[in-house]
Amino acid sequence: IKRVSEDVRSTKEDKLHWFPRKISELDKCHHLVTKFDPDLDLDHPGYSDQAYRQHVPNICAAQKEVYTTLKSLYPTHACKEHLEAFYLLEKFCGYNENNIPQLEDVSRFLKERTGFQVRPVAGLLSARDFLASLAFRVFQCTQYIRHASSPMHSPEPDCCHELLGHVPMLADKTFAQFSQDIGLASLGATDEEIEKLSTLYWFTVEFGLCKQNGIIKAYGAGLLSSYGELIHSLSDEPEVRDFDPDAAAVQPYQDQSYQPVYFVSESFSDAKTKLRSYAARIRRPFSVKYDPYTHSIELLDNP
Ligand code: TIH
Ligand code: FE2
Repeated sequence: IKRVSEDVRSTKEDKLHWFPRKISELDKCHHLVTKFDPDLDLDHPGYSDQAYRQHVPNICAAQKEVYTTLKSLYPTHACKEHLEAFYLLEKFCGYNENNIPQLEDVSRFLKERTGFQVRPVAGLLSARDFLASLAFRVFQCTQYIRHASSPMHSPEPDCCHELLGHVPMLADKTFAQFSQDIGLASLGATDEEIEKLSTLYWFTVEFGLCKQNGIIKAYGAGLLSSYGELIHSLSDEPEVRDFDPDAAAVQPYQDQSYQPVYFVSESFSDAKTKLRSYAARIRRPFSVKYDPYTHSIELLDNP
């Protein structure tokens, strides 16, 4: 179901997928997948709601409930990095239950902290395009909002998910580096490796747990934006395993409902070290280095 970029460059030995080398080339990373389209997907909570499907502005029945319920759970359920950033976002970035902040303000906030920026995207991106943007510390954000009939869980990312789940985490330096590292590992990778990296991304950035002072907390954005799954993830229902990138990269996942399995990291720097060793084992005819001055990718020959 994940569509990949059609632009491929052939070399004699193997095919190398096109990938962006400078930040302006992210304009070409715009391939959408049609999964979860409310016009096509019978299971989508907005499928039988004509007004929702036609994007009639709905200031928004879901918004307030999502915001206030999640906010009440964060002190006990969210990792400390998320709590710290969320506090600052309320103070400086217009986060509150009656307001959907502007992506421009959010970008300004993140740029000052980790150099991440957000940009709008019209729907669900292909894994390859989405991961490529992370290599440049660019996070592509959806702007629509979940259907009001299911505030506790949305089957697709929406602005609640991006703003409440991802943005606070991207304000943390180690987590930002972890996210960029997944992006860098994806550049020019085979379809099979992209599938594994996006599964790894799923079990960390989206649904990761971590230990803090001996207590398990949520850091995955898919948990921090879904109060149904946030409660589920820290209950004794799901199975919880120690984070291991080789296992997480091939673990079957659930994208219609709550996960049956989560991975718990010792810390972000431990997760980052493990991810780096996983990425170093991906075979590519070159290695990549990000130049933060020019926002471009340098290619280095493999020894
Ligand atoms: N289930 C999440 C939510 O309700 O906010 C959204 C998603 C995260 C990852 C995939 S869909
Ligand atoms: Fe997400």
